[in-house]
Amino acid sequence: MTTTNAALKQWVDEVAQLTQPDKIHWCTGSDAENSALISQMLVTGDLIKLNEKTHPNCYLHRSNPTDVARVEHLTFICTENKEDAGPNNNWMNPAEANAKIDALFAGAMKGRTLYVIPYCMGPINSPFARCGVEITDSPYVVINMRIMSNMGEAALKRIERDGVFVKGLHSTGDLDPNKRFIMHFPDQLTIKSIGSGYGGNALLGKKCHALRIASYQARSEGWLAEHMLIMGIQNPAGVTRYIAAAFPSACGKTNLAMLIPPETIPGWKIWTVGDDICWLNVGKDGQLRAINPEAGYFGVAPGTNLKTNPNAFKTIQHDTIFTNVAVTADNQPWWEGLKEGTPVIDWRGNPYDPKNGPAAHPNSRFTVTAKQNPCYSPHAEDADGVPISAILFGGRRRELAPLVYEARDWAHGVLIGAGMASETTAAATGAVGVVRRDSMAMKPFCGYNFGDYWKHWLSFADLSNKLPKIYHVNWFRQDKDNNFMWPGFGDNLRVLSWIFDRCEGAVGAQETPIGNLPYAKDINTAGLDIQPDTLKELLSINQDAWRTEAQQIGAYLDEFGSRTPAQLKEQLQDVQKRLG
Ligand code: OXD
Ligand code: MN
Repeated sequence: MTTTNAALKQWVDEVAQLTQPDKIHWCTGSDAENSALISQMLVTGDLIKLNEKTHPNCYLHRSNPTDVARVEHLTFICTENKEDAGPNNNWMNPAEANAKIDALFAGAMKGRTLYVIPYCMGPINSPFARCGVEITDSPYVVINMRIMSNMGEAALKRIERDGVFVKGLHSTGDLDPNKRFIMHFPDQLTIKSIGSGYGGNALLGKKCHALRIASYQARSEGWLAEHMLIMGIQNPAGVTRYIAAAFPSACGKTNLAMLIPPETIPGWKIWTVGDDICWLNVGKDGQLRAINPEAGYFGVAPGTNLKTNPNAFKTIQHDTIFTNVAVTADNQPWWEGLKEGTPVIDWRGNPYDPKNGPAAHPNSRFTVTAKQNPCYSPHAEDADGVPISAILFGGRRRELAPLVYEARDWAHGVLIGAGMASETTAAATGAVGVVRRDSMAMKPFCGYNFGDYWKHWLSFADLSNKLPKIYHVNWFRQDKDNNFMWPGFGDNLRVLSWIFDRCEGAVGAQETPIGNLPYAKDINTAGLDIQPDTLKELLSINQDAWRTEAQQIGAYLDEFGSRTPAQLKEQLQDVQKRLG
């Protein structure tokens, strides 16, 4: 197979010249191709077959133990002007970056096959979808990209029709962390990644394309590429409203997107549109419309069980690729949080010994098609996307942030998103549990200066008068004894239903200096074991602590110097005035 797109053909030739593969394979995305790759990986040991009876068509991949998460310190945005990348990114001059990484790519595919993966992020017939081509020497990447995107012939046809595509070059190299780089050249619509086989660094359609490159592209084209789940909430009257919600990595986006309402609140139903990435465009009707650019889930396994996320649990019982989980004596996948089974082999492939840490890596993952999700929205692949009624921002904050509060208007909501903070997780290498500012949960993913990004967000007020309401939520408040104050998981519906009712104009709220909070009486606590005092505390603010927070947000906004929009600073001053 080859292509009628001359630029693509030439790029593949150039890469082959540089990387010196033994073979070139153009991926069609067919079942036969997938089966052949799996057979080959079973022989090389890249995949291990799991118990066919309990987990039909499931496989385990063990990555190199030094290559288990995203590497933010090795991820670069390479623009001519350093200011355009901003203090939120690592920057390298494009000429220097290309020289450095091309030297590592030279001969990197000797003895390997070069796979050409045409893919489309988003429904293949959607005007909001965008295409790319990933070149890789990893068959693991090929089989994962087949699940995570619309990969193969149809995507190639669209590329040949549109003429535009994002170029992503990837090689696992020799997996030496000292020779690992994830580089983005947004004005060239190009990504180069070497030295890692981990999802976020290697499945280039996901974070690299659908967030870093897409956010840059979206800015010039007037849309938004966001680190958000998308879900439909259907009320007992049968009305469905859609929300998009930004939380940092490993803060429960997949769980929220697949939520099962508590039995004590009958009649509600949740539909998943997406669990990680959301592309937002102002539709012809003036509403903000969302598509999920991904076709599958690359979810965190630990903690997933029948109680926390029954839909995800059911989704991953067959046709799933597991990465870095443990296995039981009868070869079933196992991770911390599973009630059944006993791990005997840990994620590294060694006999399990609790002295060596958890059996499954805390960032171990499952890759599975979205179509297997029992609550997959019938509108998830609508070409025009779904209309968004509310946007949620949230993080892990053991203190300070109330359960939920509502922005006064769009610009105030942008300030809430810009100022949000969360405790770090195992999804990236580095310390876990440290509070850091993570604007719109995009700190690791925004392909340009946050100052310009906030300005772009603010500009939507000029594009539409039907913008969604904006909220901040926090499921992670803890009391003095470190107990979680809110049950979370399915009970989060109690917050979502309040938001739904606010969107309908059906319920009031108390105005506070930071935004509108629910009255305790309006949170449905039927069947919930929560003390009135706890709920009261979750729904109130500590003005002193918020004065300090507002000051810290101010210092953070100042880090972006003249790029910080004046309107955002005014919004903060208004909050400070209200706080007194
Ligand atoms: C992810 C992440 O894999 O955010 O989704 O790290
Ligand atoms: Mn993510």
